[in-house]
Amino acid sequence: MSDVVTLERQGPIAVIRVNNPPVNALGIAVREGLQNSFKAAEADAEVKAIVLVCEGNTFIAGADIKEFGKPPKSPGLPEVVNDIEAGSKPSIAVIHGTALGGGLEVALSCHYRIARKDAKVGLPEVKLGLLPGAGGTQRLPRVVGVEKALDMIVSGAPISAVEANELGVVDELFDGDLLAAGKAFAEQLIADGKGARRTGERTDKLEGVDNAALVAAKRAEIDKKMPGLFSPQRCVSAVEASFTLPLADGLKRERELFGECLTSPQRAALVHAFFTERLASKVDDLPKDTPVREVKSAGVIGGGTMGVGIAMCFANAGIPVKILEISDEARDKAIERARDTYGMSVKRGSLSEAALEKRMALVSGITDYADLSDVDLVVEAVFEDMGVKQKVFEALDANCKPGAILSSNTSSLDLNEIANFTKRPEDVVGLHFFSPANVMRLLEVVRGAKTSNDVLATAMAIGKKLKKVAVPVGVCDGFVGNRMVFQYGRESEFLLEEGATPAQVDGVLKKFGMAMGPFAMRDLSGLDIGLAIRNRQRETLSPEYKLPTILGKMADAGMLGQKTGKGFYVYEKGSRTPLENPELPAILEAASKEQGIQRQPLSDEYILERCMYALINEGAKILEEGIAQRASDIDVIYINGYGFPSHQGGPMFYADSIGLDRVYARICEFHEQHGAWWKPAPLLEKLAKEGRKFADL
Ligand code: 3H9
Repeated sequence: MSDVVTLERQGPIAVIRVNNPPVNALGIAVREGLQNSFKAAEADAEVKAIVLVCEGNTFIAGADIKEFGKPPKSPGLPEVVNDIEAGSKPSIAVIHGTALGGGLEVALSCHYRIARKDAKVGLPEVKLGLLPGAGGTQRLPRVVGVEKALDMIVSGAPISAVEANELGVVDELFDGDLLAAGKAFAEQLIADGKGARRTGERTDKLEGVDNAALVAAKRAEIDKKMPGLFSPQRCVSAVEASFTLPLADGLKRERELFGECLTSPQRAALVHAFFTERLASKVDDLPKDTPVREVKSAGVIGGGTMGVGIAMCFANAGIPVKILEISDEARDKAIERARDTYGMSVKRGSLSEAALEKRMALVSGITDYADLSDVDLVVEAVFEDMGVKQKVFEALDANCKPGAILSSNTSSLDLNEIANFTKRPEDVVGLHFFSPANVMRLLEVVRGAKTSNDVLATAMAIGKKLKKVAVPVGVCDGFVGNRMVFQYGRESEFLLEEGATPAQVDGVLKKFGMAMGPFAMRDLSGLDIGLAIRNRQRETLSPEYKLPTILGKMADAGMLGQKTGKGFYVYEKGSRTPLENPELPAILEAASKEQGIQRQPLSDEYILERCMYALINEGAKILEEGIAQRASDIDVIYINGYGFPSHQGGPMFYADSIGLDRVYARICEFHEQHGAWWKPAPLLEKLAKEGRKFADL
């Protein structure tokens, strides 16, 4: 019998334990161990009930995702769970931590389930481009009904043990020791003479409801909210089989649909996104035993939208935070802003009034740098001007205690220069939050030339504590994300000067899966922001690097985006719905004429290539310069900070999936047609010629 699953008889109870760190995933050894242990317990005449518990922090968190895409090994999970359900002795799954995916499917095949009160259960397969493939789509509807099962399976969102108990997914909640609770439940079953209770034999929850209408409604919702995603509609088809087919046929249908998802490119991209998000937190050259400084309190300089959002991240994580502003009025306004933002969450129902008060109790306002003398970490979030930053960092250096981490939220200025304003550049690091900071998951952790290892390690750890996806990056203009998005923004504007419309470009990129098109995005953030960066670059760029001129022309005409009601689109008062801007064509034509460009229709494919390949080429340069550690870190940054669709895996994964030889050839053509910006990255050229991928690096 395997080590990862053990069987022990304790009186009339067989205790089966899974011990497969870190999350008890259902790799082949666990599947074999479970199958053999349940068989042995079934064969032991002394055993009257079977308790399944897991070691470590969690119950089984699902199939072993690393096995996807590799040749399948027998026994498969469907076989294992069917055997468990078929057993004649009552079996009890004792859930703690998370019972996810295959983990919940194992639990659903047990005859009873009990859960620790703080546990969560769910079927998140859809987030990996899959569907529950070991009976989840057939058994969950039999327990909670089709409507709730569709919600859980299509969203992939877990539910709390308390809700699971209310829905009947778990029979009882407990606190404290797992095994003691499991054995007590089993002893009661034995005493009551209760035997096996098979979910697969139930039909009560499937009856008396118009399930076909529920399915039709869910399909329509998916078409609207997640067009282009492969697995959600298949999730629905699988659940549909639960009430249209007998169990055995439903399970067969689920297998077929699971197979289709397993081989889909979206599954590969989403699994890449899952693992690389975790990999990004690992800094290759940081020794494992690097000490981490304690961060029990924080300060934020600047109470604007960004500063307040950052302060809220600390409060959300239970860390007291002081916001420093220049006047009593500005300080009070910052506190009010935090309260208002939390208030919106209360209105939406995602935060309780009590939680708001608890968080606000952690946020205080100050106007004197001396009040920062006791904090462990400071984030500067003031205006992007080196002179202003200099004053802030000199004041921090003079007032903060030794060992305090001094960080800057700069999105483009030279962190090394900022660090040198202090006498302790080793304590300085960049913490580049994305707006709105209390919502966006990405955090670029900028490692300066002198940033010490323990400061970097602490910054990465604090990112995790703030529930961010922290990715280490090096110092350059725009770091990784903004440096790349500049290329993308510029190309999208050139496309307008060449003949496309904002609606066409946005439409192509939305179809690709981007959360927003570049022009809707520009209108949202304000054209003046992009223009200021453009103008700054214009001063330093050599003349061979041309820049589009439409932003300036639009700004001259008072079109600054949503804030002026007019930009690439027009917006009716109080509405964010983009409508065609009738004044734009004349501006575009003037810009084309000025640049000597003959406007012509552009294909959707061409538009996508110009935008995506601009990202990829810059990504390759960033990699070569060591600004990003690995290609997959760039993917993580794009997915979590720029609305890049996770089912495309990120720009570098996307490039690999097209083939670098093809990408390189196209970039060479663009270089010839459009000049200096398109000079192919030497790394891309090298990999393309060697027939390799970014993932091979
Ligand atoms: C499925 O079940 C299909 C079935 O329906 C049908 C089959 C036929 N496999 O996230 P963390 C690793 S699909 C392999 O940092 P946390 C992870 O890479 C699956 N490895 O911890 C990391 O490794 P490392 C459905 C896994 O405490 C380490 O564990 N299930 C798996 O923040 C710690 O992970 C899911 O989709 C796995 N399944 O969160 C659940 N899961 O240390 C996916 C984790 O080397 N997992 N690892 O970087 C999660 O959502 C979170 O990991 C969990 C813990 C909430 C469990």
